[in-house]
Amino acid sequence: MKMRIDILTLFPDMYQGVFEESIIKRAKEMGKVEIYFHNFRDDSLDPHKKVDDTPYGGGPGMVLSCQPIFDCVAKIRTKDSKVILLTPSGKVYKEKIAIELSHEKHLILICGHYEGFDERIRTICDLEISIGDYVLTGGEIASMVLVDSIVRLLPDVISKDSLLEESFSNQLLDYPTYTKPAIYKGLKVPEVLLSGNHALIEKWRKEAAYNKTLEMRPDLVEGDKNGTL
Ligand code: 6GU
Repeated sequence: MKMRIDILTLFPDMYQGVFEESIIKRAKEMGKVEIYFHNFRDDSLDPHKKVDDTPYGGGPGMVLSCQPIFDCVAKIRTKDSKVILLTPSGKVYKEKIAIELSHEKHLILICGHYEGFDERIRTICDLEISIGDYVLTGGEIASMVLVDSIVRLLPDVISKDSLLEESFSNQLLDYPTYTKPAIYKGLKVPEVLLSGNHALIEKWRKEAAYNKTLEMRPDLVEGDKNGTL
């Protein structure tokens, strides 16, 4: 099954190149995903193609208006569409959400810019997502993060084995990995990895993943309070 992704953005040029390399490029070539861009300025009924206006009640900046986004979404949405608003006030994105979204047929991603959206735009969305607790200039980079993390999960884009042994797949960060040479500038690869003893290696990796998670992300070890999985 091919996934379709439509991205609503005022800056489609920002995506030039990003989806033309590496695994996303391959997924497109394999027919796993098709990605379309829509500049919703083209949908504005305003004579000057305005897409935003000043906030009612006053305050700084400009707010994206309902009309262009409502009309653009109405043109492309079907009964299979999942409409997602990218906003710093959305639900924080986690691998669990990426996995859920990788099962959808059609994603519509709406990127904002400027100070925000007219609150009524939320009424046409199924989900609101933020990629973390910091502010970006717009939703474009966040939408790239979603596309990348979702497309790699589509069947056969990446080997099943790779997906099984990665960070977050088992509530922990990935185990440390090394490659040749065995000693580099005096830095040694752990002896056990050179032993050829697969049972011992497995045991070492489990412990090392646990210790690394405890060091870098104690919140993950403490019973998934943040809902990573
Ligand atoms: Cl989705 N948009 C913006 N503008 N800032 C963000 C974000 C999204 N996620 C985190 N920061």
